Amino acid sequence: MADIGKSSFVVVANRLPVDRVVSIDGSATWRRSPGGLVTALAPVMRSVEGAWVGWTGSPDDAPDPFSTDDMDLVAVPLSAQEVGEYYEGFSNATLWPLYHDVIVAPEYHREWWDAYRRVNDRFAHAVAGVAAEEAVVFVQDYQLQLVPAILRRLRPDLKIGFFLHIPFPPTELFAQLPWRRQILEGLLGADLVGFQREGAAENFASLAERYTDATAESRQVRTADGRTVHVQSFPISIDVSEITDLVSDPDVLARSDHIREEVGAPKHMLLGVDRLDYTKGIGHRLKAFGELLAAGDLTPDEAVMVQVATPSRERVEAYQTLRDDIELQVGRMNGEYGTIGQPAVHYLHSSYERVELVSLLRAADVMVVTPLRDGMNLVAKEYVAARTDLGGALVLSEFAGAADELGDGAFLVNPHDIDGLKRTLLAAMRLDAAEATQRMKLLRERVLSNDITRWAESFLTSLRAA
Ligand code: ADQ
Repeated sequence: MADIGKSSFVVVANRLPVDRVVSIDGSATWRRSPGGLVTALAPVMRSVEGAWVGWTGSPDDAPDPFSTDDMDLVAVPLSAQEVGEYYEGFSNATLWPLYHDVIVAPEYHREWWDAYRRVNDRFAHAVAGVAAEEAVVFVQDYQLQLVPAILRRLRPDLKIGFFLHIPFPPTELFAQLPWRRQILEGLLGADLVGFQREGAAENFASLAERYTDATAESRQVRTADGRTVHVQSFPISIDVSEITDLVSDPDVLARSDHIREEVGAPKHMLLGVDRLDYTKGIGHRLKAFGELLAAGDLTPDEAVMVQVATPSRERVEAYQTLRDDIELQVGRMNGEYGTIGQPAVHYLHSSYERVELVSLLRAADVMVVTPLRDGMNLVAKEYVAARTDLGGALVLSEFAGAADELGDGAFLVNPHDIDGLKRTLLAAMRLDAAEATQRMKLLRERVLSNDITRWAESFLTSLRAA
């Protein structure tokens, strides 16, 4: 067991930023999982001996605290039943659909709520145990919305920040939640509550005023016990340099060319990369593409769609139904419009190494990002970062947080409007080279000027000042 001391900076998230790797001889080690958040916070972690509190991803797994990559890692155990009720249940079948416009009906079960409360309490106690006097604590996302208030009761000396990675819904939707007051009060335990978009920050401030004893004045909420909670938007971003480095590697560019050949060297390669989630609008984009093929506006040798659908939340029923629906749709399209050796849609239900993912991004002429609701959407920004050649075009849903920053250079669409989506896909494919370059320049200015490091600095600076 590593001797871990108290930390003056603690990150708390549902998952630890590591995956267990078991080698052939059965011995286990930990490997840092890919992800912008851990990359952005790593320098802070290193400079102050930070700690990260989270779940390992396996039920009933409770390794002793350990250190890796200059971080102390503190595992919070979850039983198999808690994984079902707190994680798959309340987090992903109640809060996730409620916060994403009720695309799928949220389920309200009292036993899920009980598990959510119990697990949030456990996370807060774990943080209280490792945080040094007056430490800064950074709480992540919708699985842990009760942690700020529990932690404040346990440790009033701490500076507590919370960031929500997903949308925060308007009153009309949030009001459904039987535990709406408790969630709002949980978040109000923080000194700073951050959101992806301005609209989410506004929703939170007005809901806090409506359903708790707090009063809101622009971006400051005064709680009944006289504290001030700052509410602000901090649009998250990506590790631009990671992608820039990858695309400067000739092997990546060669792989990218090879991918285009493998899909039949079409005039236009359209690409979607999403977790297989009902919020991502995968069916809508396939429908639009299918109708273009059906009407003869496009032929399969002229345009090919590659859809990467990352396996996700496979034990949650709505995700199983979605997978069946999408795979049926892809099968029908290929049956109808494909020929031997030339399917209309290349569908890949798999996770990829970063280098392969970036090669795919670089190969695509049109990146199609059409979520029905999305906190930010990092894939849109990753595509822009990969296009150091100023090529390609981005079709982007106005319901993705990224639309606030990328609206000028992208082709914005309402994914529910299938005719509009069809017109936009054609416009993006038929864009002349000069305008394409101009648009990509604009997009790159936006992405390069706000990368993940800047995001983290900006949040932590506001938190220290709060
Ligand atoms: P997600 O819903 O997971 O994130 P997104 O922002 O697009 O959505 O991030 C997905 C990440 O996974 C990207 O970095 C992407 O490259 C990677 N990825 C996707 N498919 C992959 C595959 N097959 N193999 C390997 N990697 C893959 C949530 C919110 C978003 C918000 C982020 C960050 O839903 O709205 O932008 O958190 O706050």
